[in-house]
Amino acid sequence: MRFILTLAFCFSSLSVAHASVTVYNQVPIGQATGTAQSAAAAYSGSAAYDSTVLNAPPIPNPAPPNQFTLQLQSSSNAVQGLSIMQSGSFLGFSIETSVVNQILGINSSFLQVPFLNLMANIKQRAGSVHVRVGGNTQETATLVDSIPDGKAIEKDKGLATNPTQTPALIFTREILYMLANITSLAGVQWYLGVPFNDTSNLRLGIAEAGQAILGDNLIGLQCGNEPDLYASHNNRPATYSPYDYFGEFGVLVQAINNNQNIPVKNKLIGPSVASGDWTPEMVWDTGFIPAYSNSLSALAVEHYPDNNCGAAFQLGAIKDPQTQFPNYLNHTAGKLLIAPYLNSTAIAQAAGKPFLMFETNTASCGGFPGISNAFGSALWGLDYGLQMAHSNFSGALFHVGGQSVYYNPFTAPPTNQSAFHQWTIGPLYYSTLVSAEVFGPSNTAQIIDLNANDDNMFTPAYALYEGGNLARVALFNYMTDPSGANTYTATISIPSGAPSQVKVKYLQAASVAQRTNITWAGQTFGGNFESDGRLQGSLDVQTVACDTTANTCQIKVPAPSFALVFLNDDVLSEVTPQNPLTFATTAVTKKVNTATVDAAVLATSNGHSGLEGGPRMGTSKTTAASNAAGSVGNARPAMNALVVMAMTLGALMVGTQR
Ligand SMILES: *[C@@H]1O[C@H](CO)[C@@H](O)[C@H](O)[C@H]1NC(C)=O
Ligand SMILES: *[C@@H]1O[C@H](CO)[C@@H](O)[C@H](O)[C@H]1NC(C)=O
Ligand SMILES: *[C@@H]1O[C@H](CO)[C@@H](O)[C@H](O)[C@H]1NC(C)=O
Ligand SMILES: *[C@@H]1O[C@H](CO)[C@@H](O)[C@H](O)[C@H]1NC(C)=O
Ligand SMILES: *[C@@H]1O[C@H](CO)[C@@H](O)[C@H](O)[C@H]1NC(C)=O
Ligand SMILES: *[C@@H]1O[C@H](CO)[C@@H](O)[C@H](O)[C@H]1NC(C)=O
Ligand SMILES: *[C@@H]1O[C@H](CO)[C@@H](O)[C@H](O)[C@H]1NC(C)=O
Ligand SMILES: CC(=O)N[C@H]1CO[C@H](CO)[C@@H](O)[C@@H]1O
Repeated sequence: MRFILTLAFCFSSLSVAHASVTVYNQVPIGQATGTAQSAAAAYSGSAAYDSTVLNAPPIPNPAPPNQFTLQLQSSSNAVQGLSIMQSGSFLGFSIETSVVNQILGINSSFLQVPFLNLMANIKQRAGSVHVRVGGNTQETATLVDSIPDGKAIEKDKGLATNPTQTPALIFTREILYMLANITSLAGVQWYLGVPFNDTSNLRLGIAEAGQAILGDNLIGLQCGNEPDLYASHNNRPATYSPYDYFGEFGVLVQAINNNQNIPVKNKLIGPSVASGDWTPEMVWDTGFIPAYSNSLSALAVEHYPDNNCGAAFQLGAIKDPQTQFPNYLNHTAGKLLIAPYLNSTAIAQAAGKPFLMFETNTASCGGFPGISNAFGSALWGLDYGLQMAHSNFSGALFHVGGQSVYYNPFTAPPTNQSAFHQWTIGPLYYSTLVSAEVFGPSNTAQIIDLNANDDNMFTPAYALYEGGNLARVALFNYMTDPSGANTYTATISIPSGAPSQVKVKYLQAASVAQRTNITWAGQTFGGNFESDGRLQGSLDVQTVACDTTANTCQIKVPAPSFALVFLNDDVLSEVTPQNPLTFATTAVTKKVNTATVDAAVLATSNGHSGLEGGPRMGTSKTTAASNAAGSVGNARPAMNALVVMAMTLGALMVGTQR
């Protein structure tokens, strides 16, 4: 985003010998030295665990009608304005390159178990999960053959002394093997970025090794991250224009076309403008799409609806979260956010290219306390996602930063606490999980915004068709009213014939301001430091009897909540795993977040079966418990892994924040 490269990153001294954490933080230029450093990663003081609870906005006056009818056709043939076909992986994640070793694992044999679980949850519902590893740090990152200390990724020490520059990263193929192994366990498909800081010195190693190691699971290579901000970030001359980007993109296309080690030529993604200094149209007007059509796998933009740079970095006015909160709690939020892209989604569709929101979240510069980490954001993110799908985007990625942001879909514990703390799951992970169920695994889902309740902004609804048939109905209630007076009843009317009953899952919390205990169909990832990535609690799916004479089904939607109505049991069961695929954490120390995954097992593994509790995994609770009691086995490597992980992460953490 706009402000990122105006920041200096600073690193406190390391104390790896005792595996203690590295406190890292970011401060504006000019304050990069001396006392301005604050302990961003200090225990629960970090933004990621902020306990601010705002007040839910009052009920609007007049309150929306609490009864309304949704007249639906059972076949898509009769419906005008349905979206293009969407997949369950529509919502995914964008992970800054510099934090992969906090979130994904250290190398191909040390993976973060909670991350595997979080991805497997989505894969089991959607068929696949899309994750981008990239961001500003991709622009200067370089693939190297090896790093002397044996690490897989590291800040380039040569450049680290320059305080005005984002530290350049070097990484080895081991990072790509790690991604490949995550794919084989949890079905993740990856977007990567080709460094674009200097097109006279292209470094295509990531494309070469990426295709060789990830094969078809490398689904896109982003070329240029927010090029419209290059000039204002002093990465290009002040005159840098869409035509200059067009020219540089051409240099890269030529180099890839001439490179025999990059066999698949058409995986590129651009222009990824932040709509800061250029509109997408300014790029289309250069002839970008026809010129590079043979190389492009998708077109993309990146956008955040707001920023919290004032409070985070003294860059601009400080915004009061309580005042901002209502901006995230109605249906016009998502619509306004994507209005500037409707022309582009149509242009992309005409060109036969998917159009992606490659990086987004509640607000740049870390999000807002009490908003980005509250239930209201789960509703906002889901509605925004469904609105993008309705408007013919083909996917969107929620950004994941480090400890010093409020908006993470998931946060690994600070390094020195990974032995006794687990992960913290944020509202946007719930949005993503639920969206996987909204679209399902068929890749035939089509969605339409129903303009429900006379298009009332507090009670939006969508219908979903799968294989041409009405499959699901999605209902939102943005209000908070424990009295029940603003619970609404939506009457789903299907003149051609209603089923005798429907099933309903609810995404719920007591208030839009609630931070923890969000539940999806009765299950939760708990509060701060409470999750190993698996849903806890028993599944609660409601059955609602319909009126087969009137052909109506009446669905109650409490304030606040989201309800997903399944019109038949097939569309329910395809997104309701009977045996959730999980990777249990080892019990070596109390709650260890590190798996030991033997490369040999992975190399021969066909998907997930046979791995769980397998002899080399060291992840089953019983096995690990007996190991912990003294027998030789997996406990020792896992314990070493933990120590090493703490040391490695301490040394490697690179401050990253949007
Ligand atoms: C972890 O490190 C932070 C920052 O140095 C420190 O404030 C905190 O007390 C440490 N926590 C533990 C449990 O060691
Ligand atoms: C992964 O990291 C661990 C801990 O640093 C190390 O013991 C192991 O050799 C590494 N594996 C590979 C394949 O580099
Ligand atoms: C681009 O990044 C590489 C790797 O960090 C660096 O060596 C090079 O100097 C950079 N080029 C420019 C023009 O900044
Ligand atoms: C859509 O974009 C094209 C290409 O830039 C432009 O010519 C056209 O005027 C735009 N249409 C609208 C409605 O903005
Ligand atoms: C609805 O959200 C929009 C966009 O964020 C905001 O501008 C508007 O004030 C909100 N409306 C109400 C009534 O809260
Ligand atoms: C999405 O694309 C479909 C198919 O071309 C079209 O009918 C529909 O109007 C589009 N929706 C929007 C919001 O542009
Ligand atoms: C979360 O749920 C637990 C168990 O039901 C309860 O004890 C706790 O008070 C709840 N916390 C919040 C913030 O609702
Ligand atoms: C399935 C898979 O990709 N396994 C790989 C895990 O990583 C090691 C490298 O450390 C590879 O050898 C395996 O092929």
